[in-house]
Amino acid sequence: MEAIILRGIGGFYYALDDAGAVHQVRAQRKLRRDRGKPKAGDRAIITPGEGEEDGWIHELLPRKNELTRPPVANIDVAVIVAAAAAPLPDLTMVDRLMINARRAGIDVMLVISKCDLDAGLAGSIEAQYRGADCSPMRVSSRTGEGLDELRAALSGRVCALAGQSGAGKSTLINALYGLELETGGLSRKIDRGKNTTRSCQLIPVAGGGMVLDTPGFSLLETDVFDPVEIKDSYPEFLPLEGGCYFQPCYHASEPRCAVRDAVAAGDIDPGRHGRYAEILEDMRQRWRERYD
Ligand SMILES: Nc1nc2c(ncn2[C@@H]2O[C@H](COP(=O)(O)OP(=O)(O)OP(=O)(O)O)[C@@H](O)[C@H]2O)c(=O)[nH]1
Ligand SMILES: [Mg+2]
Ligand SMILES: [Zn+2]
Repeated sequence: MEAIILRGIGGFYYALDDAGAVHQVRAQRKLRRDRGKPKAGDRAIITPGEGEEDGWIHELLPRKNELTRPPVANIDVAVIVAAAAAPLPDLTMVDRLMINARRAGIDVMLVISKCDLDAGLAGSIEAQYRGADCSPMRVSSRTGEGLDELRAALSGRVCALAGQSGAGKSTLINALYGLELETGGLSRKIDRGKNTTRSCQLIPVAGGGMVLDTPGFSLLETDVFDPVEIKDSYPEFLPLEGGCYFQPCYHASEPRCAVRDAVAAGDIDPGRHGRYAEILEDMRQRWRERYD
């Protein structure tokens, strides 16, 4: 029968069939060898176990899309969560997550969480993503600000929440859908998340959509690809493409660059462009070293 993988833990997977039953199944070795590990969101052909016996995943159906970090498949929108408070948001990580999702053909949405703590910071983060086609939304799981709007925006879609550990992803899912996922505090010494969520978990929600809670990161790299392609994942650069003196232009340090002009004119956020230049430099190095 066909089923959707909700979650994998310790070699077991939990698969939801079309009748609404959840089966504990394992992945056959041949499947893992040929297709890699099943991911939350995968559709699969399974045989449920009988009695004490394990059920099996026989086949993974073709994926509409997938991400490596976090490892999820068949999602409609990557909801990137960044806190307007501790842990101080790592916007380079946000940008990298956006690049990975866009390259996978997945819509991107930016959710600025914990707005009850620092409204000023929330506004400044939002401003940096002007033109970046990520419909920034400000929310607070504590006060309820923005939750109705966010729930409406996610309704009926398969949404993966991703971001830094401690950004408030699990707390937000609980607040949106009245759930009780495990949440954690922040580590006091270093003001970092505690990696509370350990595995990806797909949860069907009222209204026909599904939400995916994923483990947060403390560090994230982009996949390695030709650095000239990075700019394609910056929607705010696209209308300016072709306006640069050099072709192709990396929009980094070239003279007479339409993107750099837009930064100077205040039309593109300098922080967002500065992080782009950093990500580009890092990718150039990794691209050069890719055969070492
Ligand atoms: N003030 C405030 N605190 C929040 C809010 N949302 C979450 N927190 C706190 O932030 C901490 C981390 O929340 P989690 O939901 O566990 O964060 P997470 O992103 O799921 O973290 P990982 O599972 O490690 O990736 C907890 O102490 C929450 O109480 C919010 O809207 N306002
Ligand atoms: Mg969590
Ligand atoms: Zn340029």
